[in-house]
Amino acid sequence: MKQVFLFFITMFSVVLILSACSTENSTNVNSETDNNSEVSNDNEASSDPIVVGFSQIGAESGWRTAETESIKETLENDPQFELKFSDAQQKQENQIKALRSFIAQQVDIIALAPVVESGWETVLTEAKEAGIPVILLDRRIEVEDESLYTSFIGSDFILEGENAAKELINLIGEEVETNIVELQGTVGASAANDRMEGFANIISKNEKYNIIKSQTGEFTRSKGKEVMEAFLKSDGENIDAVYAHNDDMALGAIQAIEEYGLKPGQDIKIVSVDGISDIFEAVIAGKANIIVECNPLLGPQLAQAAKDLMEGKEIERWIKTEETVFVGSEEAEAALPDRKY
Ligand code: GYE
Repeated sequence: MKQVFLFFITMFSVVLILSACSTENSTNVNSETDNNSEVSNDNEASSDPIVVGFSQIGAESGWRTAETESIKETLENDPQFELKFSDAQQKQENQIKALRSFIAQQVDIIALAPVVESGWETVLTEAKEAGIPVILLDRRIEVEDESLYTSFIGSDFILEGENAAKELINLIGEEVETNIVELQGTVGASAANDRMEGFANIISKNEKYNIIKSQTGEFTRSKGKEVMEAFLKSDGENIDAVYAHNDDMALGAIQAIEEYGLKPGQDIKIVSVDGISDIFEAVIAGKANIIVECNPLLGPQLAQAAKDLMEGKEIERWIKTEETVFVGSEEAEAALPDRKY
């Protein structure tokens, strides 16, 4: 009897001990899981922002100011990002310095609006070796090794030039002898080279149309005015149209034409690229004729591309922006209330 009793006591203790162990085990597992989920929650809450170093060209035009604002507004208001902004004041050497500083700070992504097309190999190789992807914004570069940048976000400048020429010929008439003066953008910039090429593609096919002068106005109002004054001095009444690679130079040219005593938009037709609100006002006032839109609001596209890259997704090589053309005061007036830059 005593033996049977001892057996049961022993069995009972064994069961107790075992169940205590298993409870302990399961508690351990649970607490580990809890800890893990706490760790990952912590990570999410304080997860490091994506650090973007943006090297901007400067503030030469209304377009560029709008682009800077779009990028600052988008990235600074999104807690997923930290923006490091650098203004190069039109100098490539300043952009190269900015890129080196971004590399030293180990940013996650470099966004570069390259002032000119050439001369980027060395610094972009340094970025590549540091494992930092480079996204080009608004202007292109020329490099042999295409892997030196991940993606280009921006417009088709050749198409813009072609559209400017087509609309000008439409406006004036195919058969009308037309002398054009061209105000080019920054020398060596893809936005200038390609807008020149696209325009020439179409104009060269029409014998009645001639580009009689072409010079840089550096994408600014003051230089656009200065160069237009020189064109008027040499060719005055012979000039039928101005093709400006951006609105700011067109606005400078409008002033020069008025001071010269001619009527911009009538005596001399004006076509320009960008679509800032000041040129819409000029078209509505009859002082300019054709606006080829080029969208500077690239902040949201940059943010999306940066997030995708950080998640390891493939992004498109060319992220294109949607654009249109406005001809004449009626179209400009209808569009102006919705313009965002
Ligand atoms: O058209 C001009 C600016 O690179 C697309 O640069 C940009 C051009 C824009 O300053 O106004």
